[in-house]
Amino acid sequence: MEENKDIKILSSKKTNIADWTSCKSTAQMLRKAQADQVETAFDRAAGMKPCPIGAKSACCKHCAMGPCRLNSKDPYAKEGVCGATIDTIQSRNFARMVATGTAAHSSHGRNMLNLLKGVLSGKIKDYTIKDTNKLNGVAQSLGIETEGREVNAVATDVCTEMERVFHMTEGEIPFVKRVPPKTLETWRKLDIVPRGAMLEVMELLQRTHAGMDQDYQNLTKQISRTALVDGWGGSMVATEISDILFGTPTPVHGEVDMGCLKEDHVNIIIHGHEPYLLESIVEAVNDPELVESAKAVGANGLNLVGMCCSGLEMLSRHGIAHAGNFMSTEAVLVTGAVDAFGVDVQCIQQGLVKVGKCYGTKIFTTNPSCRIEGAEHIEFDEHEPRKCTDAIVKQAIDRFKNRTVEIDIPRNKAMGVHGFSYEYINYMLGGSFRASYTPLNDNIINGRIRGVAGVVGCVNPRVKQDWAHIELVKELIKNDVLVLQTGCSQITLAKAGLCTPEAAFYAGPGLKEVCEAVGMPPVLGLGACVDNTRILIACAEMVKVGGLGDSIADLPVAGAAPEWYSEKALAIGQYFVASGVYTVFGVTFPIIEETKFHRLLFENMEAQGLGKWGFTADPHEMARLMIDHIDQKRAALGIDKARERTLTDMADRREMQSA
Ligand code: SF4
Ligand code: MSK
Repeated sequence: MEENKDIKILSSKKTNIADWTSCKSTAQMLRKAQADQVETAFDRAAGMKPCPIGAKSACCKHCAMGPCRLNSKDPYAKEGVCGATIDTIQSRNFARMVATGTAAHSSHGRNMLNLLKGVLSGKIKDYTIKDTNKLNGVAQSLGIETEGREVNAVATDVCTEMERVFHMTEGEIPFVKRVPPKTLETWRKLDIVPRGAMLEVMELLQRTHAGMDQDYQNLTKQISRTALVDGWGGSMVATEISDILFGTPTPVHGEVDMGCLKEDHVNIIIHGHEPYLLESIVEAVNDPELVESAKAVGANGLNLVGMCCSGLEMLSRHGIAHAGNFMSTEAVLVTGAVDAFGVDVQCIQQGLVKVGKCYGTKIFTTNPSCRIEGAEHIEFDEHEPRKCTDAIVKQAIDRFKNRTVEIDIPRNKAMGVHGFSYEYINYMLGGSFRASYTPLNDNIINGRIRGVAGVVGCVNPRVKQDWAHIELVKELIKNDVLVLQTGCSQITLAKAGLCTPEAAFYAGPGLKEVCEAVGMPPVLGLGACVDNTRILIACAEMVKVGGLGDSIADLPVAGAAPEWYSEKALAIGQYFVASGVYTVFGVTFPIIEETKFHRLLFENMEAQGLGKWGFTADPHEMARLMIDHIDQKRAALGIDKARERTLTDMADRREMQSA
């Protein structure tokens, strides 16, 4: 088999850090790490060529008759010992990745559900329902009566329904009520409407056992069904309960990049995904006693900073500064300025512990599902959250007092507007009394906005950090495509200064006009990677409002994860594709081209009324693919010629509000 040319292998001998990252702060810290002879994931990636057979899922190790490698030039020339074809092997490997990604998000969702149940039972006292509007909105979308009822009664019914998202063994998960009828009809026809997440993940995994489902088409149905229970199930529960308990985000200013660390403060970083750890630490760093303790050791105060998706939750809800995305988590430790680094779940690299040791920073694990050898474990208990978070703060103060390493904080930071949500977009475009997606649809129909793109996902040391995200998004907005963002991608664009209303300067004339009228950035950050569900709901609403077709597959929208790395990203990609969205991934794609399984994902799913996958490592080509797709959808809708229509501007919105 040919080597995958799309993967840029960076030689460990050629340590040109400018090739590793576009992030100036990360580059500065990587240079320092090299001078200090400290190894990071970038060094390891440069020194380890990815296995070309594994990269294309051409090997199987599902039983002890193998492992079997189908790595000849013609992937159909060989079969596994059991007779498994390349399509069976690739689809089974893909299935396991989607199952893992779905399990990760669903576990996050289930933890949030347990938290809400604990709050309602009175056993958990440190959290409370903060957003009753959101609670009522979610309840109504699930067909639960809200009129004249107590908050706790409504929330209890919401919990009962959400419990079914995980446990039901037959029927359809409750959130299918949010799916546009034509999309749902297609799912029913294909028999991919999800049941409970636990069942779907178990079913998918058991089908990948040796001697089980050896029809890639049949297996792909279960892959879609499982991914759909992630997007419209586990992840949706996680987002909705986070909003109910901690408040639906509304736009807030926030600083991003390593320059938000402060040499004269006790710096505490929280990294991971689940919002209850960070909500508790927000309280802890505002506790006057702990602030006084910090001052008593000579600090000017406590400086809480986020990273990755935990950081996005804090940024979106509290405007708390954010130091950087996934591939900057080791680099930030090189500053020597991090006094404690608390983590919970997902995207926590084991390498953090070694780098932390080199710079005198302890890594604190807090979740029983995610411990790391060599890290200090302080278990988080939602019944007594401050026990854990106070302990982390106290250890940070202690480390500040005993700092021995040189402090070197990059000066870069960028201010941006974050905290958009499906609900806020509704309000922003329509005003509080006529909150609606109608102005968005209108502006798409009249051509000012060409379409909408979700640019999401990770960063990956196999490609230059942040570069593809920035190039892609600039190209999209220049072509009047409104960009919605989540996850590490949002942080990338924030560092690049594109999350401000002024960034409308980079937009095409139509999008620029809309952004200026509404006062919004051309790039709207919707939160963590689990919050891609906000994009699903926005798509469903665009269909409901009308004028853009009957199903999500009709919409002039596209998605991308140009620097993905995780199995969660693959599950997200598959749920967008199964929901009807053309979704393009960069870096690499774990399937050999010109196989039947590849054709199914990249062409035939679309013919079934769903979306389809795309791949290119080149962000400019990616933009072209996405814009071409958007234009094809516009043509199919008969809106390829822009129609003149009055834009809903601030004056219109004021008028509507006073009507
Ligand atoms: Fe090889 Fe088949 Fe066993 Fe996979 S399941 S390792 S293809 S014999
Ligand atoms: S953290 S899954 S690197 S977006 Fe959600 Fe970032 Fe991707 Fe992890």
